[in-house]
Amino acid sequence: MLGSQNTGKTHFVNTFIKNDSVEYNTTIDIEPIVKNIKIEYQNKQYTIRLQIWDTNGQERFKCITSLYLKNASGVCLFCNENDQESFNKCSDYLKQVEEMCGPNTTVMLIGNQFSQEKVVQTDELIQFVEQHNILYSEINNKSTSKNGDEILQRIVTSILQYKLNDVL
Ligand SMILES: Nc1nc2c(ncn2[C@@H]2O[C@H](COP(=O)(O)OP(=O)(O)OP(=O)(O)O)[C@@H](O)[C@H]2O)c(=O)[nH]1
Ligand SMILES: [Mg+2]
Repeated sequence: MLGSQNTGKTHFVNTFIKNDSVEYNTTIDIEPIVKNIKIEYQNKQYTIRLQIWDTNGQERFKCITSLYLKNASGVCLFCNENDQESFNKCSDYLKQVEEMCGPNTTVMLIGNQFSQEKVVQTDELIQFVEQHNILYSEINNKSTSKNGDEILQRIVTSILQYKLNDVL
């Protein structure tokens, strides 16, 4: 989980992955969260054990965050669609991903909307994901519980594709 502060990384992890709604404070202690997910790919069933790291978006922790990216198979890059700055920073985060992860790392831009006032335009988002050839999904208060599973399934399917191609 990567992205600026207050983009909803911990909220996402708590609601979908931990099924827990604890108080949100800025993330300081980073511990891995383990989740098994079942996935069907090319008519075969797989159980994938995900190790998820919910990083901190504060600038002063950038170097530490970068270490968590090392060898990551997938990255959820969060932006807050109500905050232009959080989107502007996504290019830098992608550079960090390129430096720290392998070329076959799946990246999904997750546009979070906390309120109706969307300031990051959809065109901008689409252009960004096409230019960088990454996945895209949008979440908001209402859809958080609806498409969290779908987000994980899409990312894990893409990771699985890369891994199986490597093996074959
Ligand atoms: N209304 C609303 N508020 C949200 C949502 N997701 C997060 N928040 C609020 O936004 C603030 C930041 O959310 P976090 O999930 O802690 O953000 P983060 O990206 O983990 O931030 P850092 O850990 O500091 O990098 C908190 O006060 C949350 O309550 C959402 O979907 N809707
Ligand atoms: Mg957090």
